[in-house]
Amino acid sequence: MVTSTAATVTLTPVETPTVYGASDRPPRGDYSRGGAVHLDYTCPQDWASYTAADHDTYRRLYERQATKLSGLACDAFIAALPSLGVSDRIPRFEEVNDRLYKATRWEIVAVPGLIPEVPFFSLLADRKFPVTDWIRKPEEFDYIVEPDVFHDLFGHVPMLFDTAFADYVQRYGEGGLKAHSLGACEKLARLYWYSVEFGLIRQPDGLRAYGAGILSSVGELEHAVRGTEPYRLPLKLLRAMRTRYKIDSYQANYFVIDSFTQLFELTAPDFTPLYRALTGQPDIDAGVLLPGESSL
Ligand code: HBI
Ligand code: FE
Repeated sequence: MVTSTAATVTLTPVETPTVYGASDRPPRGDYSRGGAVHLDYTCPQDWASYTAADHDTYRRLYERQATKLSGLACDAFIAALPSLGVSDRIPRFEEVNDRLYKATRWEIVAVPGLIPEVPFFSLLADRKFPVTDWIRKPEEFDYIVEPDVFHDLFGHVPMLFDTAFADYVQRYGEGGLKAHSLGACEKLARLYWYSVEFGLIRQPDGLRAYGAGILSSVGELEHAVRGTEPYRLPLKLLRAMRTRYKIDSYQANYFVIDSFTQLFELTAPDFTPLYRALTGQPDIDAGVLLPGESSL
């Protein structure tokens, strides 16, 4: 079980970035593509290169996951999922963009895989969501550590149709560029992890998932929303930014919000004083409750 470490992912172009939580294995994607990868790490979605097996993997992943959402995925996700368009093959990103841009002025851009922090934050700040354009192999059907097109497209993109959430992600990107200048990326990466990737929301009819890592995982949906093992705490910035996470197992704790507006408003203040406060406080291992804390 790997806890979050600042791993370096060596990429062909030049930069050897720190991508928190990435495994130490070399990245899967082809970051050269014969020069087709731009300086911001975006590249054309090489849709013609998908094989029948690739499309079939996407179709089977989508079919299996879509049947699991009721009572577990949040309303905003379920309402927006049809906006991805076709589900029997990997969608063309420009077709998704036709609908996404009209909804929240976001667009998705293809990338060869995990990209360095600064390009990542810059794209988010520009309302561009990086979507890995390759898909897992059939033998990786049940689990893959690195995000592939199913994780990014199915897991992340429907949530970008929600205005408040979409504004939060853009503000997160702007905050990330500032965190980079302050050397606070690892702390801020935890906020991303415990919201955009593994966040839970309390709806009137109960807890639901809005994090892409949960929504794109067949097993973690049940574990995160209904499981008795994980702790669930109200999302508080300092607590989340002190909490380590695991990259290749179900989460041992989750953080819960009451609304996407609340999430957006959390990021209103300048985080600099928070980073200063964090320097004096030790990290907290995942799955640990502090004295006085109780799981929701
Ligand atoms: N790159 N393509 C891609 N997708 C991510 O989710 C991603 C990334 N690079 C960095 C990263 N996430 C996290 O370390 C951020 O919290 C910075
Ligand atoms: Fe993700």
